Amino acid sequence: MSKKPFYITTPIYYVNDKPHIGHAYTTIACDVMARFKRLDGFDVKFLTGTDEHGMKVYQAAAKQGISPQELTDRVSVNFRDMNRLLNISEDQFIRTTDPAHKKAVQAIWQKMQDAGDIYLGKYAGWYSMRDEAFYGEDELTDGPDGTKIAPTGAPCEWVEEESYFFKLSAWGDRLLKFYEEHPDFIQPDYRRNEVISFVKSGLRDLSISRTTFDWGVQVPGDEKHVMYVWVDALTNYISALGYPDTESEEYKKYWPADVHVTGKDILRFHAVYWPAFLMSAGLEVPKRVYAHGWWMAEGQKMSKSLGNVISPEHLVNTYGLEQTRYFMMREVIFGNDGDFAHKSMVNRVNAELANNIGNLVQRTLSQINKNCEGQVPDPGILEDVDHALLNHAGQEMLIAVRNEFDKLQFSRALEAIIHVANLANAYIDEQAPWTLKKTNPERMKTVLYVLAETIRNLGLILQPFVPQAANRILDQVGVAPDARDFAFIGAQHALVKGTLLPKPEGVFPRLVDEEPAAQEKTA
Ligand code: ME8
Repeated sequence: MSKKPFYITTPIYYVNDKPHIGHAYTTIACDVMARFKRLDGFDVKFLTGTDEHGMKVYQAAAKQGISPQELTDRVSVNFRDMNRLLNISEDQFIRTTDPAHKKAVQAIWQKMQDAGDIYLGKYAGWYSMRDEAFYGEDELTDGPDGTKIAPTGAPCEWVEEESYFFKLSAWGDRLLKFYEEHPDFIQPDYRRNEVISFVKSGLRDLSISRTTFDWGVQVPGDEKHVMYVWVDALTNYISALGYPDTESEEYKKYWPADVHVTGKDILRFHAVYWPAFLMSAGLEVPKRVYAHGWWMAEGQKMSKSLGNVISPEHLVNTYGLEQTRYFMMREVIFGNDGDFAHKSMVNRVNAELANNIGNLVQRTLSQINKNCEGQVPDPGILEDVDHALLNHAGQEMLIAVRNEFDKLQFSRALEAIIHVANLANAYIDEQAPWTLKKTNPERMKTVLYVLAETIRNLGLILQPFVPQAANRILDQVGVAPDARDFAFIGAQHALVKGTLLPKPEGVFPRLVDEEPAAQEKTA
């Protein structure tokens, strides 16, 4: 039977800056989702990459006295390095300077033009380079010295130039109809309402080309113009599949995408512009766009000038890779804003990874090591309490976790996993195998077997979040490498009595509650 496809994407990141905790967050979330789906039997494509054109990159390069291509080559590598550091399992890393991508962007432009949705006009209005976005006068506030400020806080400048326009104003009703027919398209729900009211308030035509710089994809048939960076960037999601060849194997298999994950800052581009471009070009619209919230650092907005931008290296070096991945997925309900605080990290890791899961694994395996000659014990005859725990740790847990993953609710999925670890810790205290050792050694073996089996299931389900630690747990209960996908969760007799287990070693050490050395300034 062929596997069901699942296509997930991160935004492609601008190369004018170093990766930080925000980029790490989106990419880790997609990685956790991609790993979950692979283990759950899907044929996954996980795409990420870098957004390399546009005025922002052009000016960043000029400032450093290098060519834009040199800058993008240099900085794009930082994002790949971030992925290696964070153990990200992307299937493809796309760069918008790839020649195949540029061809795809020109092709989609041509389709929109053929559909009558592009015209040449003159743009006069406010533009924020920082956001690479146009704003209406009514959206702006007055800043110091007569500057105009966008709702994001970015300064805007008045631009006047010849420009091609996309007839976005003609797409309002069709977009609203689309949202109505696809209630799951924009998530979380409260974000959906924001987008709907934005569209209902009336859409202006969108300026989609520039003539004042040339760092971009050329407009077909008019070499004075390069395309607006968002037409270019959004198209990465299909150029990666071989577009304009809509008959290519990947395009046919993976498009429309199952989910584009983005931060809330760029939801409008993904939920309004992108579906309009696609419909205009006669292409299918992605199934879902999920906008997550914003990270702050110790209660403050992160900024270069405050010097409080948290880097992925700082997190991994200070707290560990698995701890960082776990914390980010657990601390904040996906969709809400979050705060990175040293204290919360230490508390989370110590309470849930070290004291709960780590301790369960450690005390079970050390008793097996000491009292069962280091071998998987004979299950003997199971009692009702044993079956109850095994049921909770088997299909029941998988179904609960899968249900949360379907909604990208990573923290709730972890709650369901921790719940099982709590039940197992209560079981071990209640059954007290250390006492049974003298009073009823057969029963002790049954109890330790049931615990080992529970740990096997926990190890399996934890893999998407903490792949290295989960695999160390699975090694310690003797699970073969080819028995680690979710079809084995709750499987009967998966652990074979008498299998020799390696000497147990702690997987989740406690973090010391000391303020870490300040990270090197990233600016
Ligand atoms: O917008 N908290 O790129 P970008 C959480 N190139 N997430 C954060 C964050 C924070 N403080 N800061 C950044 C672009 N992010 C375009 C995208 S897609 C076709 C083009 C994450 O480098 C979050 O995912 O500015 C946000 O949407 C993204 O980085 C913006 O990255």
